[in-house]
Amino acid sequence: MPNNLLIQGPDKGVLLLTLNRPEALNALNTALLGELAAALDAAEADPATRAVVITGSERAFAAGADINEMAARDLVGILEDPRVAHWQRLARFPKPIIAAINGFALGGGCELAMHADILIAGENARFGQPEINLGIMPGAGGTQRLTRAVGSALAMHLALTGEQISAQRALQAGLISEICPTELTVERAISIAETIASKAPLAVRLTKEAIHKASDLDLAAGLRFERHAFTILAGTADRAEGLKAFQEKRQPKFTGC
Ligand code: DAK
Repeated sequence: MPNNLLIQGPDKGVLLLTLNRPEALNALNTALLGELAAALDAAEADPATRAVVITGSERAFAAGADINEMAARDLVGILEDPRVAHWQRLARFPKPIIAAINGFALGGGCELAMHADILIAGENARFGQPEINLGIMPGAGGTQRLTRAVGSALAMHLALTGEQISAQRALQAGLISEICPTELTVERAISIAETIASKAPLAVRLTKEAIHKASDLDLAAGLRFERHAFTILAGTADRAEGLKAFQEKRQPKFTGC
């Protein structure tokens, strides 16, 4: 079994996935994306996994798609690209994903980060969509997710110039939610994931889905989805437990039912 992805856990409800192609700055080749998709398949089915942290190395989260692999693909190869299914797997993963980003998050690496629900970055993180330098353009959501996250002015700037921005600028622009000392990024992401893992899983799942709907739907449809999701939770044992625990001044014991 190739080792492009290190899998640790789940521990306290958190699965840690570490991209492991240091020789290529974690460039996302088909094998690595396939391993990531398989790990997410297993994580979705495993009730012991409540949240997932994805990280890379201190030097690079991921420097994009593997350019050598891409160079070998012609038009038909791109039409039949198996990576598309792997990216779709990531996009439909129902449990929270936290990206712990140090170093380069470029091209597909920035797009991978943007598939996460919470993005935490080290002080040394660099974000960009440099595909334009290669005569191509973002292909895994960069034009859409980046625009939704930071607005069209900065998205245009990054995707049309290929320039990179710092973690500080990414925080200011709303691309990430927090900056940490580089050596503490993974620890902090795990701590956030553990907090989420301690909550009622169905409420977590529906909250994630509802927030995603805010990008996909108009306000009225989004509010309808929220109302329906809120109503569904009224039938759960965890809701009854959460409310009762508050009244009894104790910590709730959620079971996922
Ligand atoms: N692919 C393959 N190898 C890479 C790589 C990449 N993206 N990035 C770096 N490497 C390799 C380098 O070739 C070098 O290998 P050796 O020469 O040592 O064998 C090693 O990693 C270290 O890199 P450098 O020597 O270049 O390190 P530096 O610190 O000098 O520079 C850098 C770091 C990140 C600035 C530089 O490596 C760089 O500019 N890398 C390329 C960044 C880039 O252009 N990324 C965008 C790639 S295009 C799609 C889905 C996704 C995509 C497209 C379609 N579909 C589903 C349809 C995404 C496209 C992209 O991401």
